[in-house]
Amino acid sequence: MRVVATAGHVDHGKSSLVRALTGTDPDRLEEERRRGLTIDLGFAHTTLPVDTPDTPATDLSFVDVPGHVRFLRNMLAGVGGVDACLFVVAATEGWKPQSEEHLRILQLVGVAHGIVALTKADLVDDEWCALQELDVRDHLAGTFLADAPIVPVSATTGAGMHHLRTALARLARSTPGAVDRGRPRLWVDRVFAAKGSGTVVTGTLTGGRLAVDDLLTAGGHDVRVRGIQSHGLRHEAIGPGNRVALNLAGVDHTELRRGDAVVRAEQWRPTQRFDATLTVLAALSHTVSRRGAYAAYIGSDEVPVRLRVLGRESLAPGSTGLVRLHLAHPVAVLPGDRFVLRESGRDETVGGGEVLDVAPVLPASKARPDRDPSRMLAERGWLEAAEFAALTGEERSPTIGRWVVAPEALAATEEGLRARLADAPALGLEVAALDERERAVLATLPGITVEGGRARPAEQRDPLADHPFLIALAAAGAAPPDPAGVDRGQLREMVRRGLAIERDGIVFHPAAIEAAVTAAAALLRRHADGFTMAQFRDELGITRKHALPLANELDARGITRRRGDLRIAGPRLPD
Ligand SMILES: Nc1nc2c(ncn2[C@@H]2O[C@H](COP(=O)(O)OP(=O)(O)OP(=O)(O)O)[C@@H](O)[C@H]2O)c(=O)[nH]1
Ligand SMILES: [Mg+2]
Repeated sequence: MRVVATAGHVDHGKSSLVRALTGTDPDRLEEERRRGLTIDLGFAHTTLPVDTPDTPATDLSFVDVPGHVRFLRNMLAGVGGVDACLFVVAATEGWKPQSEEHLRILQLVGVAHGIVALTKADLVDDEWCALQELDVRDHLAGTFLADAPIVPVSATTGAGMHHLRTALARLARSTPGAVDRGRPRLWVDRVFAAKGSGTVVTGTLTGGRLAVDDLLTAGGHDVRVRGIQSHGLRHEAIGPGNRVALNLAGVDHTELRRGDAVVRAEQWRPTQRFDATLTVLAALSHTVSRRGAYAAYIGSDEVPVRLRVLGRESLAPGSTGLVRLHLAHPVAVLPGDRFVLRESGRDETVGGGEVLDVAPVLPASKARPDRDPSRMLAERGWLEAAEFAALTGEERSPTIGRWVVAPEALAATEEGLRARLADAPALGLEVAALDERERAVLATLPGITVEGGRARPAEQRDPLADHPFLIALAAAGAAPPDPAGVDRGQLREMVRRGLAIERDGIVFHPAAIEAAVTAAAALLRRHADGFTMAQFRDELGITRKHALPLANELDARGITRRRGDLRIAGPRLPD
């Protein structure tokens, strides 16, 4: 399937051609039929005949646009996301202002394929027709249609229609299909309530597939895809490059409008500010600066914008520069998306460009955006991989943890960590004091030992191994030395590792506790009703100063229990 938009001056025969090609009148509004004028977008499709047995039949969808300048915004809404164009010039009138403007717009939105129909050929003689063809060719010079076939046709007599069909079939075959990037976006061009099924939106699907039951967001509302149709046929799922009607649950049709994007919420970061290139039309009679009221046309959306030229004051006609746009409402865009800029006051197309950065971080005075994701990352340093994808449209596997990290930012974090490690006390740097990113980097640093929640260079000896206080503690039995003078951090770490036990401000060696347990068990064998503190003290041969905390430790461990002045057997007394 290829989606083709018509284009061309008012009354040049676009809709007549679409009807002749498809059998469907794209002018569906009563007013359009009455006035013989297209006002809003029309849609039709056909399967082109096979011209040789080995070429596949080609499905074509048409988006028929109005040619009248007053409905230009509808034309702009129709050309976003199409694959190619059917450019129409009437042989009777030749090249006209909207021929020119439509061609510029197609060029600006990045349409790169198309053919030209020289319509109403039945109303002119061959010589005039040939002259018009030459004139049209001149106007197409330097554009994507420069080498496109120009086919004289008459929708009225059918003359030339066979050639036009053949040219369209070739166009369809030479036009690359929409790319599936796993990032579907449907710019809504129509919203209505269908009897019995509720809200329906239509649009040209690009970027990825959609399936029934997909959970999406549409104009900021959470929705579920209840049904999918394309040209009247139901689908369980449908790929990009198709005209699609979605039946949506979860939203009323009055809550949606043309210009809303239907997308997966997690894949996009709708923005009210983006940096972009702007190419100013050469035919414009004035420079473009921040003065003026502008509207940007993106996808099927029209959004009022304020504009700031980056790096200079204004852009001259025919030049390309950088701009920052401030949007009146959020729009789901990605770098690479095209837009058309019109000046609302003068009602003229100013130019258009390509989105470069959907969430600029540098102030306008410093920003020099480009499309390179690495530049974008460098300005931010750290980005979660999902965020990176939503901002750039490109997947990158995380550099570290769940982040994609700019090389300079990573180096800076590593350097900072090494400095902190170097400054840390002998026990090491407390890992809990680091933030999540630093912890992730720490885990990748070579030659670092993490022990007991502290990180230190692996070559640095464990300061607790052969620590003099631990040696003294081991030698002291149940009457340990005072820990005054021992580093508090090291002492805490000894206790944390179980190398020492602290009770009531006294620090014991684990062997001292073992000795106390043995003493208590022995006493209880002799005094089944319990023993006194004095007996305990004497049994261990120590003073009350150490006996009391040891007894408390045994109570805490359930070895003994206190009853009045006595200690009796606890639930954990060994046999
Ligand atoms: N004789 C003749 N008349 C044509 C031909 N194509 C279109 N017309 C007539 O030209 C008039 C305009 O045709 P449309 O198809 O509505 O033109 P359009 O380009 O769609 O116009 P807008 O959508 O309003 O821009 C109609 O009266 C058509 O009948 C043709 O090939 N030969
Ligand atoms: Mg029309």
